[in-house]
Amino acid sequence: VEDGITCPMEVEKGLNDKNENEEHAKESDSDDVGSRTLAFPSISTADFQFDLDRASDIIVDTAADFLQKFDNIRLVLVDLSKKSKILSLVKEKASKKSIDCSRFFTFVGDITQLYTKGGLQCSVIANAANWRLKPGGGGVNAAIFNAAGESLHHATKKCADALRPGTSVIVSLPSISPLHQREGVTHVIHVLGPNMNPMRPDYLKNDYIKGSKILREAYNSLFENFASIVQ
Ligand code: AR6
Repeated sequence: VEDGITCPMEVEKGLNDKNENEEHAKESDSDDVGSRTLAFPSISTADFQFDLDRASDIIVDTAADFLQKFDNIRLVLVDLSKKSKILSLVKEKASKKSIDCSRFFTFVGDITQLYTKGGLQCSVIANAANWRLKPGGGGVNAAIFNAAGESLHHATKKCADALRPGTSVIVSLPSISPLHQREGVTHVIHVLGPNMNPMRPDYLKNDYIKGSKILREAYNSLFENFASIVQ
């Protein structure tokens, strides 16, 4: 078998890549892997301007630790473009660490259309939220709130009013939500990462000691919350 063909971590999956996606769909149907799958965006690396190289180290480290603790789960880092720098960095670092590429891989696509456009079943998705947990604002937060409709907003309000950087909150997605009905998403985990953008609240002024600690806490909190749903 040619190198990089069978290992999902080394093959950047595109939503147009039918074969790869059909494989995932089949796998999901046979053993319901979708209910044990978390799809997550790279927290803080776009609007919040966190350094990509540092973020990729943190993603790979925290994911590797988590996969060691739980064997029955799958983690998928998602971004919109094939040219995503964070996806390339994470792929490269994960393969160097020999992380099991069937349990942790990258996927190119819109996190709100992973099943219908990509054939990838994920019951749980993470959101890179803002501290007030408000819809809109742009980025993945706007995409998830738009796709999920009003019911996500209501369900979120019942769970929390605000988030501290480095923490996350699980919201059960009501079955009336289009995101639930169409994509099979049962839970959204809102995560607040560190902010390096001077135009946003809690700006860390390039303090990467603090920023990295908070980003690590954010991923640990996300993964622990995901584990609590699956168990
Ligand atoms: N599907 C998959 N990945 C996406 C999508 C999508 N639909 N949209 C964006 N990404 P960002 P942050 C990727 O800016 O840096 C919001 O306005 C994107 O390419 O959404 O944590 C909130 O309200 C990047 O890799 O989150 C906050 O105020 C990643 O998702 C603030 O931005 C995160 O980008 C949070 O900023």
